[in-house]
Amino acid sequence: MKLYFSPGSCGLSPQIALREAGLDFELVKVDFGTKQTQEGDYHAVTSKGFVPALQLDNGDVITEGAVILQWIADQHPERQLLPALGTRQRYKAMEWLNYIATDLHKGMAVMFSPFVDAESKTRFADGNLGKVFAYINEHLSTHDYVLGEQFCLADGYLYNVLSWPSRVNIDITGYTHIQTFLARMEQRPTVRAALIAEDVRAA
Ligand SMILES: N[C@@H](CCC(=O)N[C@@H](CS)C(=O)NCC(=O)O)C(=O)O
Repeated sequence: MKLYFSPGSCGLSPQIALREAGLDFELVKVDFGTKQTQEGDYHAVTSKGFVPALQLDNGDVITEGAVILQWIADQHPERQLLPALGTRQRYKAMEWLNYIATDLHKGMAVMFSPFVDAESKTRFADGNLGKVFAYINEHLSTHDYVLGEQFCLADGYLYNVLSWPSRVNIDITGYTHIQTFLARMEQRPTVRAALIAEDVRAA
C-alpha cells in the first residue's frame, strides 16, 4: 500500500492512521509545484492532483482524507480507531471528520491561497476561522479528544490541520484547550513517528 503525501500537508493524518492501525505502507512524496513523484506524474495516480491518496495493493486508489481515514479504521475494527459502523458514535465521528474537512481544513486552505490578498486573509481569519477555533476550543474544554476520553482517527486529522495556523500568522496560542490537545497528541508515538517520517519536528 502507498500513501502519497507532501510534507506539512493534510497527508499527515492518514499516515498517523496507518500507524495506529498497524498497517504496512510506503510513503511517496509529491512535489506540490510540479506534481511529480519519484514514479513520475502524480496525475496518473489521481487526476485531482491533490494529496492525500492511498493506493491499495490491488492498484485501487482512495482519495479524500476523511474517507481514507474511515477505510483504514474499517480494516481493523477491533482497534476501535473509529466507532463501529451504524452506531450513533460513528455518526458523531463522521460529523467531526466532515467539520474538520470542510469548515476547518478548507477554511485554512484560504490562508495558503495565492489567489487571496493579505487583507482579505486577515478579515477571513478574524471573521470566519476565529469562530471555528473558538468552537473547537470550547469542545476540547470538556473532552480530551473529539469523542471524549478515547482517541479516534478524527483526532489525528484535527491535530494535522491545527498545526498550520502559525505558518500563516494566525496566533492560536490563546486557545488553551487546543494547546493542551496538541500537546496531548504529540505524546502519541504514532504522531511523533509520522512527523519524523515527514521530517517535520513536533516542537
Ligand atoms: N478534498 C481533499 C482536499 C485535499 C487537499 O486540500 N490537499 C492539499 C494539501 S492539504 C493539496 O493537495 N494541495 C495541492 C495544491 O493545492 O496544488 C481532501 O479532503 O482530501
